[in-house]
Amino acid sequence: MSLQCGLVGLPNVGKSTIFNALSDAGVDAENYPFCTVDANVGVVPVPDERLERVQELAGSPKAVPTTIEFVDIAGLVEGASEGEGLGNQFLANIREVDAIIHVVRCFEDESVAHVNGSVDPVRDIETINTELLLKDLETVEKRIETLKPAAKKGDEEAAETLPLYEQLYEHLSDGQWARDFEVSNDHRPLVDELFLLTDKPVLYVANVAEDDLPTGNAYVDDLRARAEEENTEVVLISAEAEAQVAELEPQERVLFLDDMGVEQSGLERLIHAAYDVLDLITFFTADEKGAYAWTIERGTQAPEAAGEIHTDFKQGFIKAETIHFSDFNEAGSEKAARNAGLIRTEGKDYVVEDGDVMEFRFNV
Ligand SMILES: Nc1nc2c(ncn2[C@@H]2O[C@H](COP(=O)(O)OP(=O)(O)OP(=O)(O)O)[C@@H](O)[C@H]2O)c(=O)[nH]1
Ligand SMILES: [Mg+2]
Repeated sequence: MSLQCGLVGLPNVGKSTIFNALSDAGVDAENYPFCTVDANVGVVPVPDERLERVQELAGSPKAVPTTIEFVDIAGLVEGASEGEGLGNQFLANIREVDAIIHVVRCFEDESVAHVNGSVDPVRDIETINTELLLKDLETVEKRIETLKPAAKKGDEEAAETLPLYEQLYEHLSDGQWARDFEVSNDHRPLVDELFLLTDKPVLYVANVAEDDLPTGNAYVDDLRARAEEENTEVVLISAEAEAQVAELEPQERVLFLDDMGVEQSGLERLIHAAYDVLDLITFFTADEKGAYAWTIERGTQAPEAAGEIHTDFKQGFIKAETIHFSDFNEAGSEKAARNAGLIRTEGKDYVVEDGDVMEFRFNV
């Protein structure tokens, strides 16, 4: 499963610069609005130190990381929900992603034009969020309009759905996001099927000047205060610095980051934050072909996890020999782990945990 995160924000805030650094996909990053017209997709490996250790412990010839996809979406402007600045196309791109990475400009630079004339993160995120909300209102309204005549004619399903959508419409009209709409488990699918933009998980990325990286600045403080009210995570990144880091050799990278006063590159932090916001976890497999990391949603059961590797593994699932990474790491070898009784046999109801190392047994 490779989930997609869309980089969303006003024009010229640094989305393509971040995307380039993430994916080396060679997208233009020019100092003028709308230089990204088509959505660009990049597949990014998820850095995980545990994978190399699993490879070492299992004696696998190679390590294959799991991946996450990023989509560079063109800048959104006020009026986008009414088609302003190629608006509808951008909104369609956003509809297709699993999570929104909302990039917010928190750096000053006279030479980089700001569409709203000044740096003001809270105003900027409101501009974007308002467009997303307006689009959602339009979507719900359309559905209400089609349901009304059906409900009148006595269609039971329409009659049941209508009041729910009317409540949802009220909720959105109050400026509240669809993801904060409280709905029973029975009715959840009715909301899901609308594919609302404000129903997606969101992460704010504060794009700051390199010097502001370790602690942020006044703009970041404003953004953080706002994000806290919304229960949204903020990740600090210096897009320009990341672009430089991405070009360095791994060894030079460590020194460069150290120099900036940070341990992990912003991209690593971003990838991990994206993983968290999507509620994803990693499990491992290792054999004579290689050590692999796999992505699943938290709460996934063993057969479903096995299906990530191959559908046959899911269909013919019998059991999974399982050891947690920390136990495997401590034991120092598979043999030692086996002798110590650390390898468990788990059945089809087992909920896979982050860091599980698994070997599936299945019928073909
Ligand atoms: N000073 C400074 N400039 C930056 C930073 N990040 C991006 N820029 C510059 O801002 C301009 C726009 O960056 P892009 O990455 O193309 O912006 P974008 O958000 O993709 O813009 P659109 O595609 O037009 O929506 C470029 O000239 C970048 O070099 C930063 O952290 N600091
Ligand atoms: Mg761009």
